[in-house]
Amino acid sequence: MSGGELSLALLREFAAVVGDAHVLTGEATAGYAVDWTGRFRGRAAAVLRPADTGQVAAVLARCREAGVGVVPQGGNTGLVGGGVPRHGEVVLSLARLDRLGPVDADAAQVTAGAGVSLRRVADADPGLDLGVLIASRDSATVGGAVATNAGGLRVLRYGPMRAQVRGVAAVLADGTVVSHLGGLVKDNTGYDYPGLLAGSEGTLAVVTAARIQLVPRPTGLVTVIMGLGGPGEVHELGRAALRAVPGLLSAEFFTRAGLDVLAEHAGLVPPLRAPAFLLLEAAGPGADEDLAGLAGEHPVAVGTTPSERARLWAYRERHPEAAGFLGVPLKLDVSVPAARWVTLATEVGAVVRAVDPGAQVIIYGHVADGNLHVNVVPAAEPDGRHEDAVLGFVASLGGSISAEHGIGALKARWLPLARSAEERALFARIRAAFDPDGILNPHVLPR
Ligand code: 2HG
Ligand code: ZN
Repeated sequence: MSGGELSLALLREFAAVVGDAHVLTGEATAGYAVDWTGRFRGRAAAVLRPADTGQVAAVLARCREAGVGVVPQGGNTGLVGGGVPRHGEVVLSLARLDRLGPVDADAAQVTAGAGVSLRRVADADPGLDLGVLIASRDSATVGGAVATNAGGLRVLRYGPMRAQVRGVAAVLADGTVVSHLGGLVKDNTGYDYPGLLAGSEGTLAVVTAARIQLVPRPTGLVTVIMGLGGPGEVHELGRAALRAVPGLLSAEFFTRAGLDVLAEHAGLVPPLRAPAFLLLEAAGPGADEDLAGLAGEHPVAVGTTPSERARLWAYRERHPEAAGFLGVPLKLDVSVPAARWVTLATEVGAVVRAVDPGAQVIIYGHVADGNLHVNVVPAAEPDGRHEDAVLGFVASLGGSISAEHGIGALKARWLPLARSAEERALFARIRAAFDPDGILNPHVLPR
């Protein structure tokens, strides 16, 4: 399996499948070869932009014969380098597979091409919504969200992307098309390969469409931000919300450190002054009283109209940008058992500074899922010491080194912290069964 220069003959064969205009080389590939944080850069041997599943199949079959590595790419919003051609692979952009089918009102389902944005799926029907809500929803696409099992802001209520998937169409590395898009809720007819492709990070097959279960669109939404003393109070109130607020959709955490950066560089005016913040959102009858009861005497900002709620959400949703104002961030995405979350949130800054005293650390995340985003802007050489420190600490707390972003290229080295030798051997056997020649995302996840 190779990356690098492609012969003119091969480029012509690709063009015969996807059309001249959809084989990009040279300068035209630049935007496909870097992630949005700027941490992962590579070079694409070519970017291929097929229009449908058949073209994906033809291109993959040819890549396999030629021994060319392929990096599937959706909206390129990933944070672990999983969609970047770091070793001169061909980028297979699924952007043109953007057909959104009609909503099946009986089943509350829709079939969406890999290149459809999550925003379009969410807006497909006024009475329905997509259960997965992520800040990058305008650019992030169905194929990428399935392949990475995207999580986001409503996992506590609806689960991650895998939980919304009722079926997929996908192309195997040799060009075989497998498709199971009937959308049956009950269907025990063998292996759940759509579930396996969810979170496979483009290493097993290329997802070209998904059958998605929609959820009733939540109504009567109320959003609050509470100012709290620190992670201990955030955790306590987050847990209380899970028990006492039946309509709870989100429980999000951020700190003054991140907010101060957003105030300085993005002009956001802080809603409250406090060391730590808990954003809660709930829907349905009684949501406002439930949240008010929970807030008690704590300072609180409340939003009920779409514009008020959007203003409050910006404080949390813009956090992924915050570290980028300070430098090129290292984005670590971890989770720990609920009982260890306070230890993680309280101590992780010191853990980073022990190996890089000048590093800047911004933490935020999804409290109810035990998920913390640790954004590090290194001062010292980013030679793996930050990952060693944070991921080692997380493993010592019984946690996961990737809660929702995946392993990608960023964390491949550290997978043994989270998965045993036996588990990794099983992963390798599954991968070899799907892609014996190893052409799909060859440098993502260890083989
Ligand atoms: C979020 O929760 C995303 O905002 C991005 O998962 C986190 O940029 C990050 O580290
Ligand atoms: Zn997140």
